Amino acid sequence: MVILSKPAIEQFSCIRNKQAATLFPPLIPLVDLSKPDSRQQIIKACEEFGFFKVINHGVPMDFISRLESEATKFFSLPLSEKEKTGQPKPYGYGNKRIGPNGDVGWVEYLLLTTNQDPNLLGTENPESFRIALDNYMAAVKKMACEILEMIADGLKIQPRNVLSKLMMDEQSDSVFRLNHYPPCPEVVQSLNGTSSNVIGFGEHTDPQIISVLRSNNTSGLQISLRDGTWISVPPDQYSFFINVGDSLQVMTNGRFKSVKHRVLANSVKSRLSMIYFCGPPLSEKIAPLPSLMRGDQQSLYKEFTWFEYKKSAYSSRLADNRLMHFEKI
Ligand code: GA4
Repeated sequence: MVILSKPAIEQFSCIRNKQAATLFPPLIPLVDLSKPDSRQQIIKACEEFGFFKVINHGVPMDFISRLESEATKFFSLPLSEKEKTGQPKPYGYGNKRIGPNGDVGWVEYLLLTTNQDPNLLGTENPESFRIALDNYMAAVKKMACEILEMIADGLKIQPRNVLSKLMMDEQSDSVFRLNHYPPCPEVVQSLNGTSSNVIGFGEHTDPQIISVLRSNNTSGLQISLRDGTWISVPPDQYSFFINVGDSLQVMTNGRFKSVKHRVLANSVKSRLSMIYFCGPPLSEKIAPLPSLMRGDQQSLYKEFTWFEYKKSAYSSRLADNRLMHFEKI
């Protein structure tokens, strides 16, 4: 990892954890995609949490483990090799610095666009990495499409591919991210039961439609509930986690809320996550779906394209409320 000039503890934001905020935090909604009532469960979860866990997802475990093993090999290469994949502008290998506006986290990552061949120079076996990425991304894209079609069904909107076609489009601006959070020695335990956690990836919402996350069995991910309390998401390497992004919040005119989330570094284990961010084509207008608007209901948002939103996102800090600039007053 890159050594920054000041000691790590001064560079990274810390979260002071008292005891758990609520004695009985709500359970993360669980959706079994093979069950007939999964549509309704997805809608409920998107309304209440903007987040849910998915089982019986149909993504072969073999694709998952192969990509995990390629990613682990990649992140264990010397820094000079990893840097051959190019600095993140925005795509490439990044280390501690997130985005262009001064955000940092205890993380290294590889950020790729899904519609261009990735530059895998510097990896030991670029061809086997590429095959692992292709297989994994194709299977996850299929699952994401099914989920978006279930959302359309659950919302009773037609055609049922109204959302999924945005990510099936050849021009879809989807992004894929591999995040590696090395163990962080600076996670501090103190005598009065409080601990300080170093931020792996600071709080933010995802700008896209939905994001599909899979991680190894290391904890760290937290989501923010509507009342602002943070709850930890127990890791599950066999399942996927779905986040509602800002674009879906707009398309449902605020019925679904994009979920604020963050990752805390772990003191002993490294965390590896893989996230597929389902984005629309750059020219797509992001606006409430007409069939969801009843009577004289007005859009809560000004009109904008995905290009405009993305441009604005890249001039923001991670924790900013990016939709604020597009809300009608
Ligand atoms: C958050 C979601 C995705 O990881 C991402 C991130 C992007 C980046 O890391 O390049 C951003 C961030 C994300 C939102 C605000 C801007 C852009 C870093 C940042 C500070 C790839 C994305 O699409 O938006």
